[in-house]
Amino acid sequence: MSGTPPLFDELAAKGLDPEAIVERLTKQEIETPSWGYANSGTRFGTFRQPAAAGTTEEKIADAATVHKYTGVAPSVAVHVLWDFATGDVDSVVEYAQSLGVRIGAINPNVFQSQEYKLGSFGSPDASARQKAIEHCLESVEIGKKTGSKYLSLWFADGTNYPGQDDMIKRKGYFTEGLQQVYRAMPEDMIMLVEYKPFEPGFYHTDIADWGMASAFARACGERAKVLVDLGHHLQGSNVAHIVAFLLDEGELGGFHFNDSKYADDDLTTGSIHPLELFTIYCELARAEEDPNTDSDIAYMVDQSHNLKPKIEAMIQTVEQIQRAYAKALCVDVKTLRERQDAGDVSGAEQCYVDAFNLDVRPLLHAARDKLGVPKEPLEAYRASGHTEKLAKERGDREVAGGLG
Ligand code: PSV
Ligand code: MN
Repeated sequence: MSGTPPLFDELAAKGLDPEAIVERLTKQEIETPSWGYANSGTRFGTFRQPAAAGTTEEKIADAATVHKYTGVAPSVAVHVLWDFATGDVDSVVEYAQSLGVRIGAINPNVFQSQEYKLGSFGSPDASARQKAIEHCLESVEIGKKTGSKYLSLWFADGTNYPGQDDMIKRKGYFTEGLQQVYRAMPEDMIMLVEYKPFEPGFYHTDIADWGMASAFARACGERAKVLVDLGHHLQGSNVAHIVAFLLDEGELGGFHFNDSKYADDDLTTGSIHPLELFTIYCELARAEEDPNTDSDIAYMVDQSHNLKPKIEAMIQTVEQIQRAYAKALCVDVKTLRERQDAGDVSGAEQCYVDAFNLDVRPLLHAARDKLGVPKEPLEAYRASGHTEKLAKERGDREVAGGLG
């Protein structure tokens, strides 16, 4: 039996256009990370899963499976050292194409070599700095070959002890290094600068927060922007406020979605703080509706699951993100603004509460019908037996493809 779902009528009664919401839900693309399909673990060890991907091709195949079930994950972020170890970029690109996905953000890796003990771009050792810059320049070249729009930079640089190094000197090194890499980028490439306030044991990181990432990005030019990884904030930070501020400055370049209870926990997006994810999406949805705001943003996932089956966890993540977006699109913005302007605190808050509490499945189902994918991707995937099939084919191998 067909007919309009009651939710559509409810939204229409508020002056919202449910069909337009469905259309927007079909348009949002979410990039999944190659390292999210490989074995990973904690700082102390890797926990193997028989179905985990062991090669770049397998990681891409798993990303393609997520796209097949969700219809909105057509690209896969790669980590240069973990995915292009053989240097054969063209065959990876072709393989991705053959499976209906493409290579997304290029992530250089300047945090695993012995030379980077005291840092990479910020190291007091000129040869370490040089090695890191050269690796990023090579990554730009790889990005040209893969047709990637984003060069996504994260640095595990910092000091462990007060007085260990000159923080301002390091700031200067970072500025010079980033500028050099920026100058090498083609006109259509965007540099994303990720921040993180800590690594275990650190006294300071060289790009500790969004303000520092923003200052470095501005020192490079307009095609350098800030990347917000949801797990890279100190507890209690208001990430929605950070997102709103960066959007208004035209400096928000992308996300690394995940969730955390304590630190960089790599938990499923929306599993711990669904309300926060919703409020972040409220800012994003409003930015999309504002012709004066640049809302060309890279929506990427950065999660390595140790406990959940990896493809399953990634599909669940995509669903969580879509759910938050759908709810944000259901906010009665006109009433919200009137109440905000009138200082009606509970009334304004209620606009958020009403949207957050909606069961938005009818909108998601309609979007998935349009995309030609299962209405409930996670359910369909779990019923398919694909993980079990992969486990038999791949077996229990000692291969890790990313950090835990
Ligand atoms: C670092 O914690 C990070 O968030 C960076 O984005 C890395 O590229 C990624 O995780 C690696 O797992
Ligand atoms: Mn990240």
